[in-house]
Amino acid sequence: MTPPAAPAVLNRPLRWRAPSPAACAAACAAPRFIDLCCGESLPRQAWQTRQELTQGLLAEAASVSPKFFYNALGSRLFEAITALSEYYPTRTEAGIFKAACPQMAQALAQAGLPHPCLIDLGAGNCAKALSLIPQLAPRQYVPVDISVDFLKDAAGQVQNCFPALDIVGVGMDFSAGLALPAEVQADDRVFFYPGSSLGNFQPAQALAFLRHIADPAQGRARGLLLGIDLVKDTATLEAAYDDALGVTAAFNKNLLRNVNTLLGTDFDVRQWRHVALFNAAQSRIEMHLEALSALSVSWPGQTRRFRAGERIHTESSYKYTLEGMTALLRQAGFRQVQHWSDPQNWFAVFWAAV
Ligand code: AVI
Repeated sequence: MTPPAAPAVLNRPLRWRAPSPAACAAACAAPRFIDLCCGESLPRQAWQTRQELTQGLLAEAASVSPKFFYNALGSRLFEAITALSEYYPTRTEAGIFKAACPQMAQALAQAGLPHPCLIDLGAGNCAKALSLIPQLAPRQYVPVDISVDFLKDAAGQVQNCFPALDIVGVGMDFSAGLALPAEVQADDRVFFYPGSSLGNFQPAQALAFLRHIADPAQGRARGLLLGIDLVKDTATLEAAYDDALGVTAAFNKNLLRNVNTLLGTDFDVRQWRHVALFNAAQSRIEMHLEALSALSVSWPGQTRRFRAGERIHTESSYKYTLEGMTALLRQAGFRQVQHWSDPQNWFAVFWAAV
């Protein structure tokens, strides 16, 4: 498949046009979809989940992985978070894409990638990629997400808007490895990882993940477009994770309801308080749930006692400096690194070429 109107560095325009709304409405092509989420049998997956949750809850410093935020309600609450005035990352990143997309397309073209295979990690509703596709002109678009049904719908909508674009949706948990199916083009791969999701990894894990993407035997990336949140004053950071309406508090507490469903615990969300704080020494926002009084939580075969004020760590969201992220990308094997930022330097989008 050849995308319309090839962008070029020199004398051709970098834009190609989205089809008209009439063409979108008329189109009915369905993208290919490969579901790799079902590698393990469902009972085995459920057993592994219970093991992981039990281990975290019984640890001296109790923790639950942030992946357990995202049940159906949690995904909606996260969408609501992105619309909050306090949660600046989403709109700031969107502003950077809007302002710098032509330069991004040019950087890709200069790296010999005028029509990349665009691999969208954690694609969700594909909205961020949708805004870039007209200018990045991918030969193939590969949205990847663990939330299979949601992604199928979203990929279908992208296909309706770009009927001639080769789309391969992939349902997989890429945090567990990036073995993409054979249907994904091996050449000219550009990974797209927006939203500062890399910040939810510990720095050592983030480095390993970036290395994996850049590795010619694994991710085979030629380049990476990465959105990352930057260090800033504590008040702005803490407000973004503890908003006045209490949406982030509900998002955090909903994790306990999800754990009740998955593990059979008897958490009562009214006995827990949302805590968000910036740990400057570690350069991360931490989210916790704090017990309002001494209490016990039970599930089949186990009980955990919590003292009043004892916490369950639910998320870390690392904040980087421009220099720190540049160094991390270089350490991971990306040789050319550049970035675009907003006027306040609150957020940055990096282009890193292997
Ligand atoms: C998904 N991730 C990048 C968000 C963040 O900012 O770390 C998750 C989030 N947690 C609370 N608010 C948003």
